[in-house]
Amino acid sequence: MSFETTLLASLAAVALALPALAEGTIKVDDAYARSSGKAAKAGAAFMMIQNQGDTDDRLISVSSDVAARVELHTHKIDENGVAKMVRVEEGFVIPAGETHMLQRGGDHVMFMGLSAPFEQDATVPVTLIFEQAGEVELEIPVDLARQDKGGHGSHSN
Ligand SMILES: [Cu+2]
Repeated sequence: MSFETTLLASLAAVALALPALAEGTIKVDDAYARSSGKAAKAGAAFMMIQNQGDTDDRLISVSSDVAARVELHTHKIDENGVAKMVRVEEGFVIPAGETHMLQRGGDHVMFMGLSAPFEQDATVPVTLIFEQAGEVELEIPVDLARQDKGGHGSHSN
């Protein structure tokens, strides 16, 4: 085996060894996590969740070791037109065959009481828990520089 084929073979092995980002019918793409500075005690994660199955599913909770509390949040506009974050106890429905976006200014995963600051390019281990699909484990890359439309408002409590 030449050096080059050896290299190609090891690259292929690395590609195969990368963790799958989803199991079963739920597929998660384009996930990233951020916080708003080195001293931030809170952070959030955003992603695209696809339900490739034939039955509706629901993201009911989320867990991670990186924060004291991890919750499902959304933004609501109050009577003054100000976006406020609120916890969504019932979780997010992901209808069969559809995609649900967790994005800035909308639904998101919230980390409160970070055990350590989010460092650029580090990864945050997160477990999503679905009513049907069960647990889906993710390693979400931290991207502090990414800009999306909308903003992540300050916390309301
Ligand atoms: Cu939040």
